[in-house]
Amino acid sequence: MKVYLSLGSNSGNRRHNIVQACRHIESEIGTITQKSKIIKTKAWGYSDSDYLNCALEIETEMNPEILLKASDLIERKLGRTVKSFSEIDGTIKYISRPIDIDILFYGNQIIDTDTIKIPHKHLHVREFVLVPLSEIAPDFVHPVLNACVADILRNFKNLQFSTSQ
Ligand code: PH2
Ligand code: MG
Ligand code: MG
Repeated sequence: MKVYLSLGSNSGNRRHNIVQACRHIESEIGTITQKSKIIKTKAWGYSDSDYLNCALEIETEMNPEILLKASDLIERKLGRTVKSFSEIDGTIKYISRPIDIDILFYGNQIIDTDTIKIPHKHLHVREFVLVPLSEIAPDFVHPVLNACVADILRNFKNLQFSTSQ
């Protein structure tokens, strides 16, 4: 199955963490078929150190549940001890992390269970995901929004522009 992942790091040796995550993905999950440039981005949703982000296209035999478990295991192997957690009022609190691996798309499947939501529910509003993803998969169609990644990014930029006036 063709899968798109987002990688992010904002603590420790960020570039090294991303390189190590790619090594683990290749040996434990599947073949990396495309890799975007690594870009530096401001922390989104909270104030903290800048992130390095990139996007990957991989080919894997794993089903989504196993893929999620394998990604979490790699996060832990690279020193991630805590997940972002929900506070009592339901808002997400983000925490610095050596590596975060998010599943963006699993082919064109739509999966919505308690444990797994694919496509990633915030990908269309996160420039740090859309920019690298658009570099490697501009024509890939978001199965819920029915728009390709390049158009989602263009739309996002227009929206930013019109709300900043
Ligand atoms: N990940 C988050 C929250 N905020 N900001 C940037 N720039 N990059 C990320 O990868 C990121 C974030 C939660 O996973
Ligand atoms: Mg994330
Ligand atoms: Mg995550």
